[in-house]
Formats: sequence, C-alpha cells, structure tokens
Amino acid sequence: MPPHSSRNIVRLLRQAKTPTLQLRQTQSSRIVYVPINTFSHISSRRRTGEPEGGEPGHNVRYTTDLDPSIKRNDKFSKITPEHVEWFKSTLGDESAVIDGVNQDAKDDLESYNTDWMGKYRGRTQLVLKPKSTEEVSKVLKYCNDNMLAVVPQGGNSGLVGGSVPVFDEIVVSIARMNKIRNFDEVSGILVADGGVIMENADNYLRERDHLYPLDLGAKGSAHIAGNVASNAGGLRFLRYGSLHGNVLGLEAVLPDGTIVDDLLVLRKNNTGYDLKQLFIGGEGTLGIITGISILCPQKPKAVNLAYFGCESFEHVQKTFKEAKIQLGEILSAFEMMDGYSQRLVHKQTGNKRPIEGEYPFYCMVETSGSNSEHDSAKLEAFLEHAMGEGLVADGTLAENETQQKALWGWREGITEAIGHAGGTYKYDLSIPIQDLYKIVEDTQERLEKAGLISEDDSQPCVGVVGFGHMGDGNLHLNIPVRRYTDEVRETLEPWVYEWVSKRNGSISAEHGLGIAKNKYIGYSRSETMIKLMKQIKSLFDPKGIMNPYKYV
Ligand code: FAD
Ligand code: 2HG
Ligand code: ZN
Repeated sequence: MPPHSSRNIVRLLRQAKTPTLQLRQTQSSRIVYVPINTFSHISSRRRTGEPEGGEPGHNVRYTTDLDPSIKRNDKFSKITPEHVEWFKSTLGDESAVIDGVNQDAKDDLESYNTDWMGKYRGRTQLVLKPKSTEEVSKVLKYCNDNMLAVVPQGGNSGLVGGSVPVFDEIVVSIARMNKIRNFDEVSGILVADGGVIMENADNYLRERDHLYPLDLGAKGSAHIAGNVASNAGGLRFLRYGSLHGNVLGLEAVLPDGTIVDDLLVLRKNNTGYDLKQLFIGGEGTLGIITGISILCPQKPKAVNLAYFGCESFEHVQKTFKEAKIQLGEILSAFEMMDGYSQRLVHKQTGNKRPIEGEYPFYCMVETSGSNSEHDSAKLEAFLEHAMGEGLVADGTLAENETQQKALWGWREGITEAIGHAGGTYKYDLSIPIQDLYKIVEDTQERLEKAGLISEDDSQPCVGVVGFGHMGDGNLHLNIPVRRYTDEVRETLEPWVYEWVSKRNGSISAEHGLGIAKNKYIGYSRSETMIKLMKQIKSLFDPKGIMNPYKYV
C-alpha cells in the first residue's frame, strides 16, 4: 500500500487521542469517485442558448432593466450597415463577423450578450473575431475614429459583468488568436496568443513538465488574456503568486490602433514605469491584450491532496497556521468550504461525499513537491498532529490523480452548484483572516431579519454560502437566489461593502470591478487613487470607447 493511501487517514483517525473526535469506520479508501460535470461542459451548454429550466442564463433580464439608472452615452455612434461592411471587408472572412445589423443573428449573439451568471445582458448587434494583432489594430482604430464602443471578450467566464456589453457595444473576441508562440524549457517562460484557452495552455505545459501558474474552475473556457485582464487569482495563488509577478510581458493594442509590443521574456527589467501592470487587472478598459509572456513553474513531481472536516472556523484557522508551519515550502493550496457549499455540490452532482458525517467547515490542503515519500510523510504528520489537537475531525487523502481531480470537484464545483437555484449574488472579498467567515453569519442574520430567506419558493433567497481561498484571505460570499430582486440587492448592497470597508478589507479580491462593483470602488480606494485611475484611463483611451459604463 502506498504511504499516501487514504487508509492511513483511517489509522490516524484511530490513533487520535482527542475525546471529542468522532471515530468512524470510514470506507474512504474504497470510494469510487465520479468526476462531476466540468465547467467547460456547462459553459458550452449555456453558449448554445438551450433552455436550462431555472438555471441562470435562461430568461436573463437586460442589465438596463436591472439598473435603469445606466444610460447609453450618446457620444457613441450606432452601428450602421456601412460600418459592418468595412469590418467584413477588412477581416475578409465570413467567420470573423457575427452580423446582427443586416440580418437576424439573435441566437448567435445571445451567448456574447449574456454573462456566465445569467445576471447581465447587453444588446450587441455585432461580434468581431480578428485573427491577428494587426487586424485587432485595424478594428480598434476604426472604432476609435468612428466613436464605436467596444467590449473585449475572452471566455466570458468573468463574474462581475465586465465581459458583456451593456448596450450595443461591439464585442471583440480574440478566440481565433490561439497559438502558442514559444516555450523555453530552461527559463519556463511561455509566450502565447491571448486567445489560448487556459486549459490548453496548461496541457501544453504539462506535456513539457511545466504548469500554467494559475488554476481555476473556468479553465476550460477562460482565455489566458482574459485571466490577465481580470488579474485572476485562483486555487494556487498561495504557491505561485499573482499574475502581477508572473506575467513578464504583454502585447496589447490601444484604442487608437497602436500596437504596444512589450512581450519581453526577462524576469528583471527596471527600465522605467512597468506599464504592462496597468493591463493586468485593467479589465479591457485600456486596450486589447493580444499576447502574453508568462513565467511557468516546473511541474511538481509529487502532488498530494487532503480533504477534511473541521468543527469550527477557529479550528480552520489553527489548521491553516499549522499547515504553514509543518508543510511550509510544499504547501500549494489551502481552501475552505462551508458545510452548506458541500451539501449543494452533493445535491447537484449526486456524488458520494468524500467523508461521512456533516461538518460546518471543510478544507482542502494540497502539497506540491519533489519527493513523493517525503511529501506524503509530511502531510500525514501534519494531519496526525491536527487530529491529535482536535482541529481536524475527519478526512481523506486522494490516492491518485483521478481521485485528486474528483476531490477538487468538491471545491471547483461550488460556483456551478450554487447557480442552480436560479441566480447568485456574489461578493468576492479580501478580509482579515480572523473575520473571514463572520460576514457569512452576519449576512444570514440580515437576510433572515429582512424575511428574505425561505425553504419554499415564497422568498427569493435560498441561503448564504461561504467558501474561498483561505490561504489568501479571500472569501467568496454567495447568496443563491430563486430570482434577482431589488429588495435583495438593496439589503445586501452597499451593506456588504460597508462591512468590508470597516475592517479594511477589499470589495474585490480577484474577480474585478466590471459593472457589478464600479459604483462601490470608493469603499476600497481613496479619492486620490480613483482620480489617478481616471487620468490613466483617459491617457490610454481619451475617447472612452473601451468597455464603457464599467470599472472606474
Ligand atoms: P472574460 O470573462 O471574457 O473577461 C473578463 C474581463 O477581461 C472583461 O472585463 C473583459 O472585457 C476583459 N478581457 C477579456 N479578454 C480580454 C483581452 N484579450 N484584452 C483585454 N481585456 C480582455 N476568478 C478568479 O480570480 N479565481 C477563481 O478561482 C475563479 N474561478 C472561477 C470559476 C468559475 C466556475 C467561473 C465561471 C469563473 C471563475 N473566475 C475565477 C472568474 C475569472 O475571472 C475568469 O474565469 C477568468 O479569469 C476570466 O477569463 P475570460 O477569458 O473568461 O474573461
Ligand atoms: C472560485 O474560487 C471562484 O471558485 C468563483 O473565484 C467564486 O463563485 C464564486 O463566488
Ligand atoms: Zn476564487
């Protein structure tokens, strides 16, 4: 039996001395894990526009109905058949243009107009898919000269409504720019078109003993340029860090058509302002990213994964601290999921729970190192200690890659499982760690007091879910709803942002501002900072055609 077998956890459970510990005859070593639906499968279903009975994406209200105070800016031109003609002749390829101006293309346009959550919906009549940086440059220059507003769209997996139009902005997608340009196995630096899907980048790298330094549930859809534009964090941020550090260079096109060629492959470069940083997390407001160069870590030889239950958030915190002490350099993820999130995934997938019994909190700890025996021994020693201290109540270890994938499904499947009620109010928050879960309890109390939560269909809210990247102090507060209502929104906003601001947290940890949070930026940024941001925006995009109505 390999040293990292889940049976060892059973042994550890039996050895643990804590009187409160629930000992059980776990069958976890015989669990047959059935992988849950992958995100890419769900996403492609949404994109076909098939009705999904009650799921978000079906009968989505227009953003302007959700917030009638947003008005179309009259400075933007309306798209005419002449404009479309110009795009068609310039891009010279039928598949490069989805034309809803000259014909009925409603069905084809729908997936570009509606966001992943089924919360935001625009009315674009035109989608353009240039296939080279030069074509992107021509398209943007023409839009700028003709005052046509533009929304860059990648995999459309963003969670703040930034990737879809609000009115009739033209959607520009670089999905056809999807080639790996170069990979240096010595430095680990990848240079690729921005339209490469992140899972494809990761697979390419894995074949070469490396990893894409970011992992998240939408990897089957998200573009690498979309990751950069939204400065996504993901599951292994704890280990591999921010895109602000990993992205070494960019190629981007400014609204006036200028190609910014800063696709450097240097780790160190102190020659002036580091302007590429503005595009990282710029959410398509400054230009279109067409290529990136990114530092990719060596694929670890040994990856181990544990899933366990804890009786309180205090225990989760102590376990995290212990993980840092005991696992130090091999710790690659520490994720927290509350009991409700796991019940929802179970209900949605029907998969057998990884451990028996119910706990208020569950955690996933992943190690990535170079010596399998050594790493398993460390992980087991850590769990043994945590169980002995009564911090961990019960757990299981994945025995192989297939089980690891399936176990990750209990974490990565939460977003999708939550959405099944009908919709979700999402808050992606950075909060000092001791208060990380308190907002979930306070939100529950607030919605109960307002009489907005019910088990039956009478009230809009189904419950309150908390999970996230414990290791990064990033909580995902989610309120699954049967329907989006003004009353729920007004009960939650700006109250959530005030709560976070009082504790010096951030109202956007990793998802960005988009249209969901642009009004609330003042809760996390000072007036001086906001003024500087607006100056930067007008320097890069003086006519304001890039992703209007959002961000700042
Ligand atoms: P889109 O959604 O298409 O766009 C996002 C923003 O970037 C928009 O403002 C858009 O205008 C802009 N943009 C897109 N492409 C370009 C470009 N080429 N040039 C300039 N601007 C561009 N995020 C995390 O941080 N961590 C997670 O763990 C995480 N998990 C997720 C799990 C699920 C199931 C889902 C649905 C989303 C998740 N996300 C997560 C959200 C996340 O931001 C995205 O999944 C991803 O990074 C966005 O990439 P995309 O290509 O889909 O971008
Ligand atoms: C995750 O960590 C993503 O899984 C999505 O950032 C979070 O659905 C959410 O709120
Ligand atoms: Zn996240």
